[in-house]
Amino acid sequence: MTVLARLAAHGGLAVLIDPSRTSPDEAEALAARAADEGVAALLVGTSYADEANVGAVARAMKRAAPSVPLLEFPGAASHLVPDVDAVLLLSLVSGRNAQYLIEEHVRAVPFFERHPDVEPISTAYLLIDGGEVTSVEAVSQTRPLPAGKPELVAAHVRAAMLVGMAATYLDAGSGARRPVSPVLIRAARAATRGPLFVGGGVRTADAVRAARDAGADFVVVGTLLERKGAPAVRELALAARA
Ligand code: 1GP
Repeated sequence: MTVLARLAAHGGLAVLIDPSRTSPDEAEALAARAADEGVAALLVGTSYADEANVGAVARAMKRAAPSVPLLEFPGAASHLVPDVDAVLLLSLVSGRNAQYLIEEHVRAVPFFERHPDVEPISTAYLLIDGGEVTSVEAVSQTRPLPAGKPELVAAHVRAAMLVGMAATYLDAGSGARRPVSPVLIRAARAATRGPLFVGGGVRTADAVRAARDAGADFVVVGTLLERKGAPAVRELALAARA
């Protein structure tokens, strides 16, 4: 079974670990806890690189949670590592910067030729305004789509499906003030056929539940779990049950 088919069959909570802020030991402990407490997928990635650390963090996560799908969420082709089950091969379709629409993909070709076991999952990546300038916006030099225009989000997702993309990721950006709203998630859900990831600024179990109820397959949580006093992964994973 492909990773894409596994993701399509079973959604829930996805925990994102940022290797620029997390050591391999910390990543191993968090991935083990997440696996014990019901996480559906693990993501590893960052907008800026500590390229040297991505592989070590991915290996630590795989060691800790061998049966949970481990997906790379790469900021650039140079971040790709073979220690994951699949790569969310992101096309930043909310923007018009050719580097993130096709150039990084061309640069990724040698990696996928060297590592045929790593599954590429063509993913429409939409940055949504979350109330402040995020790292993705600054690094990609693209503007997010407005938070109040569900029809525009739906048109971007639909266009991505028409050109053959297999999954969708709506991102308000790491640490966003406002997560993606249920109205936008519903619009994207109606326009997409593959797994729908939603993340950025999700801080409570209620926000996880709201995103799932609106049609997200995976609710991605990163920053929250790096903080002291974060809710238990179990509480978030339960909220993400269908
Ligand atoms: C960012 O969607 C992810 O790209 C997760 O965001 O760090 O705010 O949880 P947070």
